Amino acid sequence: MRYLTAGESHGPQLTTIIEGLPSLLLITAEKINHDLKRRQGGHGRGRRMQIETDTVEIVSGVRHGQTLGSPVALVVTNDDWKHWTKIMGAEPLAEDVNPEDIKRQISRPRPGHADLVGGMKYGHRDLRNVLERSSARETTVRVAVGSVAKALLNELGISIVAHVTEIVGIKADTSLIEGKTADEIRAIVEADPCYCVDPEASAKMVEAIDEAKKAGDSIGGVVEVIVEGMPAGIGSYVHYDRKLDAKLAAAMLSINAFKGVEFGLGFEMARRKGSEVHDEIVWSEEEGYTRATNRLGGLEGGMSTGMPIVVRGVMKPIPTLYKPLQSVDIETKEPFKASVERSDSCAVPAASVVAEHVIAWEIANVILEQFHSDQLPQLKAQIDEHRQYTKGF
Ligand code: EPS
Repeated sequence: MRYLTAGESHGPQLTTIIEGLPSLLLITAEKINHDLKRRQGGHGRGRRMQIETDTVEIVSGVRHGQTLGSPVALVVTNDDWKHWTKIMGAEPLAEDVNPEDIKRQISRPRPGHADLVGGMKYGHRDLRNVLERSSARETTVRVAVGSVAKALLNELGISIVAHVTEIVGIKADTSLIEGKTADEIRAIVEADPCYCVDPEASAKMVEAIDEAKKAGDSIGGVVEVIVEGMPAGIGSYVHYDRKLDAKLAAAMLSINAFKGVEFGLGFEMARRKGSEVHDEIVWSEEEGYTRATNRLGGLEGGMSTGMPIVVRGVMKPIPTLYKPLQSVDIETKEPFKASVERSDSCAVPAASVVAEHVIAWEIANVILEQFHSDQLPQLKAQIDEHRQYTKGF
């Protein structure tokens, strides 16, 4: 499978085309909209999210709720567009309009954003041409794509859930979800303002976000994605670009503002001996091969082990700050203090939703690479057969 997205943050719409989905998969706008709504939420979001009500329109590839096997095109309109038609219109400027009179041009790059280097790269002196696309607004349609991937995974008995494990040093007690299924975790997460499984930590996170907002600052954190019901042997050890952990890491780092990724024990592995890191192999009639622990996060040798995949990503604090940082005006080369009109003070909860969806896409994609997949019933039968085979191996 593959997909592309198009769209600017204040343009008319965000668009995506997904190619390679099997036929006969049930997809509804209602399900996708539920995930889009979760992405818009989470404590710490700014005023833009009050303007937008993200809803998807399925404009091709689906008939009467089922995929046809043809490309699936999804559209989410930007409600803010109506305020930006003169600034962001696609048509050439009328002859009597002086380009310098266009409002909201940007010559002052925000530190930590794509503004300055993106302007250099594409030759834009109005840095709005960069930020409109580098904006995390684009993650809207990536969630829509991932929501479709989740519908596919659900048919294959694979569930996926994300939660926030840390914000500005406040850590959730993740032992609270030991033994819980992905669905049970989801129910807790969806009821929490920070999408966190630990209510005590969540209350502190809310306070920290409110403080950051008051101070004109921003804060980051860590999100965790859990993939349950994974068949063993997905991915490969034979070549660098077929390793599942490498693909998942790339997906995580493709999210705006994500700077690091870890699996299972993650960086803690540097502090432990081998005997305290690797997971012992056990077998039972009922479950086949499992591991006594899951410290490697469900991956060995670039392949799924069949244990839950556990992957975490770290998000830096959003660089659009109310609190001014030092920068340089590219027209005058004069130093100035950058400041902005509106921003999220913390988008970690929202980003956990994005993480869930980009990981879902990657898992669905690697499964479709490995199994024949024109029609969903055929794919399901193959996965069932593969599960039986690995169990008795
Ligand atoms: C963003 C800046 C803000 C955020 C935006 C990401 O938008 P605006 O410039 O319109 O105030 O709200 O996030 C979204 C629009 C979204 O849908 O998540 C940025 O510069 O990355």
